[in-house]
Amino acid sequence: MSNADSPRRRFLRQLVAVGGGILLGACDSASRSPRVTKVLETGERLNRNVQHALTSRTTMAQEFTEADLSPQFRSNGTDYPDSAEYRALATNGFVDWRLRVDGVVERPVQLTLDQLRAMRSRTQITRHDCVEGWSAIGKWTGTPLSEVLALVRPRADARYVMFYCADPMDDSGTKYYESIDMEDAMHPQTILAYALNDAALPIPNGAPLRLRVERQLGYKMAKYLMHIELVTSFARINGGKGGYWEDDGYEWYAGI
Ligand SMILES: Nc1nc2c(c(=O)[nH]1)N[C@H]1C(S)=C(S)[C@@H](COP(=O)(O)O)O[C@H]1N2
Ligand SMILES: [Mo]
Repeated sequence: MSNADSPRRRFLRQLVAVGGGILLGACDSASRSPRVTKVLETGERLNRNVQHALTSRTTMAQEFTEADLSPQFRSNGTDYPDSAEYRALATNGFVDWRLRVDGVVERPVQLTLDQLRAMRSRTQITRHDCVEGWSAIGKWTGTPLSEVLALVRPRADARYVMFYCADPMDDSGTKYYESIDMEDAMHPQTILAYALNDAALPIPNGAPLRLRVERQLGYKMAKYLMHIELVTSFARINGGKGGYWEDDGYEWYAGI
């Protein structure tokens, strides 16, 4: 069912590699020079246009079998959020954790982990590609984001879904955050995962809940989710680029 190896996909990947190649080796700080940022912005326009021209956004990411699972799914970035609030939640097995879902919606909600687990679930075995150059195949189970959106009923002017995380990234206290558009939010493989390889999501991989947005790079897959907000624009949120690494020059649409 995958067309991952069609000449069209290969061509696309080569083009994306040209646009995104400068990112290799980053993802854990480093690239803050204005010149690098400029190049990345140009690359992003190219990347997003090429991506749209050559692939349908509704295409499914390739799914694998149990035999393909990586022996271990490594952790990257934060492996334990450095905050008293998170430590308290983790110590209690996340029973006090709530996912707030609000913004431009008709019915804001707060969901417990049990409530999310009681909703329709989806399991998928997919390959995670980090911009630093490593990949891993894991089996993810979670609630389709479309189910949660059906619950809150986004207003017609909602354009993006923001994901706010528990982990402070620097001394200023800025926490990791990410965003996707409604098209990706409604994609069947976009899930809020609470399990990895048939076990509760481990803390290094984002417990109690993390985003899986297959067909984009690893940094889009926000871990340690606390709050989801539907917005009409992210121009006024933090650096205005829609994500922690995006504010640092990474492309917002990180298609694979
Ligand atoms: N909250 C949060 N989410 C995050 C990160 C992070 O540091 N904090 N790192 C990102 C990056 S760069 C990658 S590659 C993946 C790593 O997921 P893993 O730790 O399960 O391997 O999470 C992404 N989501
Ligand atoms: Mo990454």
